[in-house]
Amino acid sequence: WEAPADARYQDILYHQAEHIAKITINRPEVRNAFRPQTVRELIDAFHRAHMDPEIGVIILTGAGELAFCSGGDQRIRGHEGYKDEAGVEHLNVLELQRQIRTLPKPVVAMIAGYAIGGGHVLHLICDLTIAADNARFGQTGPRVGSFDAGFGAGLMARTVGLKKAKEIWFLCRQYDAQEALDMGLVNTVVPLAELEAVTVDWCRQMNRLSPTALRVLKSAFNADTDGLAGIQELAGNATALFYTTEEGQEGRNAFLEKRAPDFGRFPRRP
Ligand code: 1HA
Repeated sequence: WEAPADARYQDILYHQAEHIAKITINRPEVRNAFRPQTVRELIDAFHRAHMDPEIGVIILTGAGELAFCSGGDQRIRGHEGYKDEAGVEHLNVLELQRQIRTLPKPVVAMIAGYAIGGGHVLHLICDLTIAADNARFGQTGPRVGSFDAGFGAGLMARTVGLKKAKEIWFLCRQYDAQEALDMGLVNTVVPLAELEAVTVDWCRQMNRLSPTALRVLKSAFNADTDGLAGIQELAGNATALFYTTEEGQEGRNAFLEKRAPDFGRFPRRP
Protein backbone atom coordinates (compact mmCIF):
# COMPACT_ATOMS: atom_id res chain seq x y z
CA TRP A 1 0.00 0.00 0.00
CA GLU A 2 1.14 3.52 -0.80
CA ALA A 3 -0.02 6.61 1.11
CA PRO A 4 -0.26 9.62 -1.24
CA ALA A 5 1.71 12.55 0.24
CA ASP A 6 -1.22 14.96 -0.04
CA ALA A 7 -3.74 12.63 1.65
CA ARG A 8 -3.01 13.68 5.22
CA TYR A 9 -5.68 13.07 7.80
CA GLN A 10 -5.90 12.99 11.58
CA ASP A 11 -8.63 10.39 12.22
CA ILE A 12 -8.32 8.19 9.14
CA LEU A 13 -5.71 6.68 6.82
CA TYR A 14 -5.76 6.65 3.02
CA HIS A 15 -3.82 4.08 1.02
CA GLN A 16 -3.84 2.92 -2.56
CA ALA A 17 -2.46 0.02 -4.57
CA GLU A 18 -3.41 -1.78 -7.76
CA HIS A 19 -6.35 0.54 -8.54
CA ILE A 20 -7.77 -0.07 -5.05
CA ALA A 21 -8.21 2.68 -2.42
CA LYS A 22 -8.20 1.63 1.24
CA ILE A 23 -9.80 4.02 3.73
CA THR A 24 -9.19 3.16 7.38
CA ILE A 25 -10.93 4.69 10.40
CA ASN A 26 -7.99 5.16 12.76
CA ARG A 27 -9.29 5.69 16.29
CA PRO A 28 -8.67 2.21 17.77
CA GLU A 29 -8.67 3.59 21.35
CA VAL A 30 -12.45 4.09 21.04
CA ARG A 31 -13.09 1.05 18.83
CA ASN A 32 -12.97 3.38 15.80
CA ALA A 33 -15.96 5.47 16.90
CA PHE A 34 -16.44 8.50 14.67
CA ARG A 35 -16.62 12.17 15.60
CA PRO A 36 -17.57 14.97 13.16
CA GLN A 37 -13.94 15.38 12.10
CA THR A 38 -13.67 11.64 11.33
CA VAL A 39 -16.74 11.83 9.15
CA ARG A 40 -15.53 15.01 7.46
CA GLU A 41 -12.25 13.27 6.61
CA LEU A 42 -14.06 10.15 5.40
CA ILE A 43 -16.19 12.29 3.07
CA ASP A 44 -13.02 13.90 1.73
CA ALA A 45 -11.30 10.53 1.25
CA PHE A 46 -14.28 8.96 -0.49
CA HIS A 47 -14.48 12.01 -2.77
CA ARG A 48 -10.80 11.57 -3.58
CA ALA A 49 -11.26 7.89 -4.46
CA HIS A 50 -14.44 8.68 -6.41
CA MET A 51 -12.71 11.30 -8.57
CA ASP A 52 -9.42 9.39 -9.06
CA PRO A 53 -9.59 7.66 -12.47
CA GLU A 54 -6.90 5.22 -11.28
CA ILE A 55 -9.21 3.85 -8.57
CA GLY A 56 -11.77 1.16 -9.45
CA VAL A 57 -12.78 -0.23 -6.05
CA ILE A 58 -12.72 1.19 -2.50
CA ILE A 59 -12.21 -0.67 0.79
CA LEU A 60 -13.57 0.80 4.04
CA THR A 61 -12.08 -0.66 7.21
CA GLY A 62 -11.07 0.07 10.79
CA ALA A 63 -7.62 0.14 12.37
CA GLY A 64 -6.63 -2.89 14.42
CA GLU A 65 -8.32 -6.24 14.90
CA LEU A 66 -10.87 -5.24 17.54
CA ALA A 67 -13.27 -3.05 15.59
CA PHE A 68 -14.42 -1.86 12.19
CA CYS A 69 -16.38 1.00 13.79
CA SER A 70 -18.42 1.46 16.98
CA GLY A 71 -20.59 4.31 15.67
CA GLY A 72 -20.82 7.84 16.96
CA ASP A 73 -18.38 8.91 19.69
CA GLN A 74 -20.66 9.02 22.73
CA ARG A 75 -18.26 11.22 24.70
CA ILE A 76 -18.98 14.23 22.49
CA ARG A 77 -22.68 13.66 21.93
CA GLY A 78 -24.54 16.88 22.71
CA HIS A 79 -28.22 17.84 22.69
CA GLU A 80 -28.62 17.68 18.91
CA GLY A 81 -25.75 15.60 17.56
CA TYR A 82 -22.02 15.09 17.79
CA LYS A 83 -20.05 18.24 18.72
CA ASP A 84 -17.17 19.36 16.55
CA GLU A 85 -14.17 21.43 17.68
CA ALA A 86 -16.23 24.64 17.37
CA GLY A 87 -19.09 23.21 19.44
CA VAL A 88 -21.39 22.80 16.41
CA GLU A 89 -23.41 19.58 16.57
CA HIS A 90 -23.65 17.30 13.54
CA LEU A 91 -25.23 14.14 12.19
CA ASN A 92 -22.90 14.34 9.18
CA VAL A 93 -22.61 10.55 8.96
CA LEU A 94 -25.92 10.64 7.07
CA GLU A 95 -24.18 12.58 4.28
CA LEU A 96 -21.39 9.96 4.30
CA GLN A 97 -23.98 7.19 3.97
CA ARG A 98 -25.47 8.83 0.86
CA GLN A 99 -22.00 9.38 -0.58
CA ILE A 100 -20.93 5.74 -0.21
CA ARG A 101 -24.22 4.63 -1.70
CA THR A 102 -24.14 6.88 -4.74
CA LEU A 103 -20.47 7.00 -5.72
CA PRO A 104 -20.20 4.91 -8.88
CA LYS A 105 -17.51 2.43 -7.76
CA PRO A 106 -17.94 -0.68 -5.59
CA VAL A 107 -17.25 -0.10 -1.89
CA VAL A 108 -16.24 -3.13 0.20
CA ALA A 109 -16.47 -3.16 4.01
CA MET A 110 -13.58 -5.18 5.46
CA ILE A 111 -14.50 -6.07 9.02
CA ALA A 112 -12.45 -7.37 11.91
CA GLY A 113 -14.08 -7.12 15.34
CA TYR A 114 -17.06 -4.92 16.11
CA ALA A 115 -19.35 -3.23 13.59
CA ILE A 116 -21.78 -1.65 16.02
CA GLY A 117 -24.41 1.14 16.01
CA GLY A 118 -23.70 3.77 13.37
CA GLY A 119 -20.65 1.67 12.43
CA HIS A 120 -22.95 -1.23 11.66
CA VAL A 121 -25.04 0.98 9.38
CA LEU A 122 -21.86 2.03 7.54
CA HIS A 123 -21.07 -1.59 6.63
CA LEU A 124 -24.70 -2.11 5.62
CA ILE A 125 -24.40 0.82 3.20
CA CYS A 126 -21.24 -0.61 1.60
CA ASP A 127 -21.85 -2.73 -1.50
CA LEU A 128 -20.14 -5.85 -0.16
CA THR A 129 -18.98 -6.95 3.30
CA ILE A 130 -16.13 -9.34 4.02
CA ALA A 131 -16.01 -10.37 7.67
CA ALA A 132 -13.22 -11.91 9.69
CA ASP A 133 -14.25 -14.78 11.93
CA ASN A 134 -13.92 -12.48 14.97
CA ALA A 135 -16.42 -9.94 13.61
CA ARG A 136 -19.47 -9.00 15.70
CA PHE A 137 -22.46 -7.07 14.46
CA GLY A 138 -25.33 -5.20 16.05
CA GLN A 139 -27.30 -2.04 16.71
CA THR A 140 -27.34 -0.32 20.09
CA GLY A 141 -29.56 2.69 19.39
CA PRO A 142 -32.52 1.88 21.64
CA ARG A 143 -30.05 1.18 24.48
CA VAL A 144 -28.02 4.38 24.13
CA GLY A 145 -30.89 6.66 23.13
CA SER A 146 -30.57 6.77 19.37
CA PHE A 147 -31.94 5.26 16.19
CA ASP A 148 -31.30 5.38 12.45
CA ALA A 149 -34.74 5.32 10.89
CA GLY A 150 -33.35 5.97 7.40
CA PHE A 151 -31.12 3.49 5.60
CA GLY A 152 -30.37 1.95 8.99
CA ALA A 153 -33.91 0.62 9.19
CA GLY A 154 -35.09 0.41 5.57
CA LEU A 155 -31.94 -1.00 4.02
CA MET A 156 -31.54 -3.40 6.93
CA ALA A 157 -35.02 -4.81 6.26
CA ARG A 158 -34.23 -5.23 2.57
CA THR A 159 -30.95 -6.94 3.43
CA VAL A 160 -32.00 -9.42 6.13
CA GLY A 161 -35.81 -9.35 5.93
CA LEU A 162 -38.29 -7.46 8.08
CA LYS A 163 -38.50 -9.86 11.03
CA LYS A 164 -34.74 -10.13 11.45
CA ALA A 165 -34.28 -6.37 10.98
CA LYS A 166 -36.78 -5.68 13.75
CA GLU A 167 -35.07 -8.23 15.98
CA ILE A 168 -31.70 -6.51 15.42
CA TRP A 169 -33.11 -3.09 16.32
CA PHE A 170 -35.63 -4.07 19.01
CA LEU A 171 -33.37 -6.39 21.04
CA CYS A 172 -29.95 -4.72 20.49
CA ARG A 173 -28.24 -8.13 20.54
CA GLN A 174 -24.87 -8.88 19.01
CA TYR A 175 -24.41 -11.44 16.24
CA ASP A 176 -21.22 -13.30 15.38
CA ALA A 177 -19.81 -13.59 11.87
CA GLN A 178 -21.48 -16.93 11.12
CA GLU A 179 -24.90 -15.62 12.23
CA ALA A 180 -24.35 -12.54 10.07
CA LEU A 181 -23.53 -14.77 7.10
CA ASP A 182 -26.59 -16.93 7.72
CA MET A 183 -28.90 -13.91 7.61
CA GLY A 184 -27.31 -12.40 4.47
CA LEU A 185 -25.77 -9.46 6.31
CA VAL A 186 -22.26 -10.22 4.99
CA ASN A 187 -20.94 -11.84 1.82
CA THR A 188 -18.36 -14.17 3.30
CA VAL A 189 -16.50 -15.01 6.51
CA VAL A 190 -12.77 -15.68 6.46
CA PRO A 191 -10.08 -16.37 9.08
CA LEU A 192 -8.84 -13.08 10.55
CA ALA A 193 -5.33 -13.70 9.20
CA GLU A 194 -6.71 -13.90 5.64
CA LEU A 195 -9.07 -10.92 5.83
CA GLU A 196 -7.06 -8.45 3.83
CA ALA A 197 -5.79 -10.97 1.28
CA VAL A 198 -9.32 -12.17 0.50
CA THR A 199 -10.67 -8.62 0.36
CA VAL A 200 -7.94 -7.53 -2.03
CA ASP A 201 -8.59 -10.63 -4.14
CA TRP A 202 -12.31 -9.71 -4.43
CA CYS A 203 -11.28 -6.15 -5.38
CA ARG A 204 -8.88 -7.46 -8.03
CA GLN A 205 -11.67 -9.58 -9.48
CA MET A 206 -13.99 -6.55 -9.73
CA ASN A 207 -11.20 -4.44 -11.22
CA ARG A 208 -10.90 -6.97 -14.06
CA LEU A 209 -14.57 -6.45 -15.01
CA SER A 210 -16.21 -3.68 -17.05
CA PRO A 211 -16.23 -0.48 -14.95
CA THR A 212 -19.25 0.82 -16.84
CA ALA A 213 -21.22 -2.37 -16.21
CA LEU A 214 -20.41 -2.20 -12.47
CA ARG A 215 -21.26 1.50 -12.40
CA VAL A 216 -24.66 1.10 -14.05
CA LEU A 217 -25.48 -1.95 -11.93
CA LYS A 218 -24.66 -0.09 -8.70
CA SER A 219 -27.00 2.74 -9.70
CA ALA A 220 -29.64 0.19 -10.74
CA PHE A 221 -29.64 -1.37 -7.26
CA ASN A 222 -30.21 2.13 -5.84
CA ALA A 223 -32.90 3.02 -8.39
CA ASP A 224 -34.93 0.15 -6.99
CA THR A 225 -35.07 1.77 -3.55
CA ASP A 226 -34.23 5.47 -3.83
CA GLY A 227 -37.20 6.85 -5.75
CA LEU A 228 -36.56 9.73 -8.10
CA ALA A 229 -33.04 10.29 -6.70
CA GLY A 230 -32.25 6.65 -7.57
CA ILE A 231 -33.69 7.03 -11.06
CA GLN A 232 -31.62 10.21 -11.46
CA GLU A 233 -28.45 8.20 -10.79
CA LEU A 234 -29.38 5.48 -13.27
CA ALA A 235 -30.54 8.07 -15.80
CA GLY A 236 -27.26 10.00 -15.47
CA ASN A 237 -25.47 6.89 -16.68
CA ALA A 238 -27.85 6.63 -19.65
CA THR A 239 -27.12 10.27 -20.55
CA ALA A 240 -23.36 9.80 -20.18
CA LEU A 241 -23.48 6.76 -22.49
CA PHE A 242 -25.71 8.61 -24.99
CA TYR A 243 -23.16 11.47 -25.13
CA THR A 244 -20.60 8.97 -26.46
CA THR A 245 -22.77 8.09 -29.49
CA GLU A 246 -22.78 9.83 -32.90
CA GLU A 247 -26.48 10.49 -32.45
CA GLY A 248 -25.89 12.35 -29.20
CA GLN A 249 -22.97 14.25 -30.69
CA GLU A 250 -24.96 15.29 -33.79
CA GLY A 251 -27.12 17.56 -31.59
CA ARG A 252 -24.09 19.25 -30.06
CA ASN A 253 -22.29 19.58 -33.42
CA ALA A 254 -25.34 21.09 -35.13
CA PHE A 255 -25.68 23.67 -32.36
CA LEU A 256 -22.01 24.62 -32.53
CA GLU A 257 -22.06 24.71 -36.37
CA LYS A 258 -25.26 26.83 -36.33
CA ARG A 259 -27.20 24.38 -38.56
CA ALA A 260 -30.30 22.22 -38.16
CA PRO A 261 -29.52 18.81 -36.64
CA ASP A 262 -29.72 15.82 -38.98
CA PHE A 263 -31.05 12.95 -36.89
CA GLY A 264 -32.56 11.28 -39.98
CA ARG A 265 -29.58 8.95 -40.46
CA PHE A 266 -29.99 7.33 -37.06
CA PRO A 267 -32.09 4.15 -36.81
CA ARG A 268 -35.50 4.11 -35.13
CA ARG A 269 -34.94 0.74 -33.50
CA PRO A 270 -37.87 -1.51 -32.63
O1 1HA B 1 -27.43 5.98 15.97
C1 1HA B 1 -26.60 6.85 15.40
C2 1HA B 1 -27.12 7.80 14.50
C3 1HA B 1 -28.49 7.87 14.17
C4 1HA B 1 -28.95 8.82 13.28
C5 1HA B 1 -28.05 9.74 12.72
C6 1HA B 1 -26.71 9.68 13.02
C7 1HA B 1 -26.24 8.73 13.92
C8 1HA B 1 -24.88 8.67 14.24
C9 1HA B 1 -24.41 7.71 15.11
C10 1HA B 1 -25.28 6.81 15.71
C11 1HA B 1 -24.70 5.81 16.63
O2 1HA B 1 -23.64 5.31 16.35
S1 1HA B 1 -25.54 5.36 18.08
C12 1HA B 1 -24.58 4.01 18.67
C13 1HA B 1 -23.29 4.45 19.36
N1 1HA B 1 -22.41 3.34 19.62
C14 1HA B 1 -22.56 2.45 20.62
O3 1HA B 1 -23.54 2.49 21.34
C15 1HA B 1 -21.48 1.43 20.81
C16 1HA B 1 -20.77 1.68 22.10
N2 1HA B 1 -19.67 0.74 22.30
C17 1HA B 1 -19.86 -0.56 22.68
O4 1HA B 1 -20.98 -1.05 22.75
C18 1HA B 1 -18.64 -1.34 22.99
O5 1HA B 1 -17.58 -0.42 23.29
C19 1HA B 1 -18.18 -2.26 21.86
C20 1HA B 1 -19.19 -3.42 21.72
C21 1HA B 1 -18.03 -1.55 20.51
C22 1HA B 1 -16.79 -2.84 22.20
O6 1HA B 1 -16.82 -3.46 23.46
P1 1HA B 1 -15.45 -3.87 24.20
O7 1HA B 1 -14.57 -4.60 23.26
O8 1HA B 1 -15.86 -4.55 25.48
O9 1HA B 1 -14.69 -2.51 24.49
P2 1HA B 1 -15.06 -1.34 25.53
O10 1HA B 1 -14.30 -1.55 26.78
O11 1HA B 1 -16.54 -1.18 25.66
O12 1HA B 1 -14.52 -0.06 24.72
C23 1HA B 1 -13.13 0.23 24.66
C24 1HA B 1 -12.98 1.73 24.80
O13 1HA B 1 -13.61 2.35 23.66
C25 1HA B 1 -13.73 2.26 26.03
O14 1HA B 1 -13.03 3.40 26.46
P3 1HA B 1 -12.13 3.35 27.79
O15 1HA B 1 -13.00 2.79 28.87
O16 1HA B 1 -10.99 2.43 27.43
O17 1HA B 1 -11.71 4.75 28.00
C26 1HA B 1 -15.05 2.70 25.45
O18 1HA B 1 -15.68 3.71 26.21
C27 1HA B 1 -14.60 3.26 24.11
N3 1HA B 1 -15.71 3.25 23.13
C28 1HA B 1 -16.22 2.19 22.50
N4 1HA B 1 -17.23 2.58 21.70
C29 1HA B 1 -17.33 3.92 21.84
C30 1HA B 1 -16.36 4.35 22.76
N5 1HA B 1 -16.23 5.63 23.12
C31 1HA B 1 -17.06 6.53 22.54
N6 1HA B 1 -18.02 6.18 21.67
C32 1HA B 1 -18.19 4.91 21.29
N7 1HA B 1 -19.12 4.60 20.37
